[in-house]
Amino acid sequence: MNIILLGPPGAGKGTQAQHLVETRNMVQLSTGDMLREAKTSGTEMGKRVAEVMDKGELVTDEIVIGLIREKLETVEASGFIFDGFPRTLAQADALAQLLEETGQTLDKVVELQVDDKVLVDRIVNRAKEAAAAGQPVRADDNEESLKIRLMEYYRKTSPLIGYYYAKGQLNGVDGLGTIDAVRDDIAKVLDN
Ligand code: B4P
Repeated sequence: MNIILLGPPGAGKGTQAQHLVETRNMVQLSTGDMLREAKTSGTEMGKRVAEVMDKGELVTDEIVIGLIREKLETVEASGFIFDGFPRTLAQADALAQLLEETGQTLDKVVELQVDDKVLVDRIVNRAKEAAAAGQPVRADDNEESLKIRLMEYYRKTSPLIGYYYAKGQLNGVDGLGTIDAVRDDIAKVLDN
């Protein structure tokens, strides 16, 4: 089964993807993680990615689609979780094409629904906890970048809700509950 986890920044896509990896033998493809790895690579591409990402903007479709293409062509899995990808209509079209080329299908799209106030609280909290524990704080986990991340989401990513609804693949899940409650609701969608 191949699924997409869709939702605004801090909705819990990464958190829930981790759980699915542990319990369902699926492979997580997080473009956020791939881009953070690229940032630390010291390459020209990594430097360009860092500049865009730290401000809270979306990295170009070309770079992100290239990263996903490489994974789909090289990683064997019984199921992929697309975590944070696609984030634009161009990325959604590219994913459909890539899946077709590799003989796969998209089975479900899970949209985690969380309101802005909670998103801001979660991300500010994550930054505070990391700082208190002496761990690195994500460069985009601050209120200024978060404002831009939310704007980018509403402008470029939220049209995907209608896109997947029209294809009959969209499943909304209330992302406001506890991590365990959201987990149970996602399981219901996947097992239905
Ligand atoms: P991502 O890494 O995808 O990060 P995110 O959207 O901010 O977070 P996510 O929804 O995964 O939240 P998480 O589980 O961590 O993207 C970062 C950046 O990368 C983007 O801004 C962009 O620049 C770039 N990028 C990535 N993909 C791209 C693409 N396809 N195209 C272009 N650019 C791209 O949860 C957040 C916090 O909430 C955590 O602390 C967690 O513990 C907590 N939490 C989660 N669920 C909770 C719950 N139910 N209750 C309470 N707390 C909860």
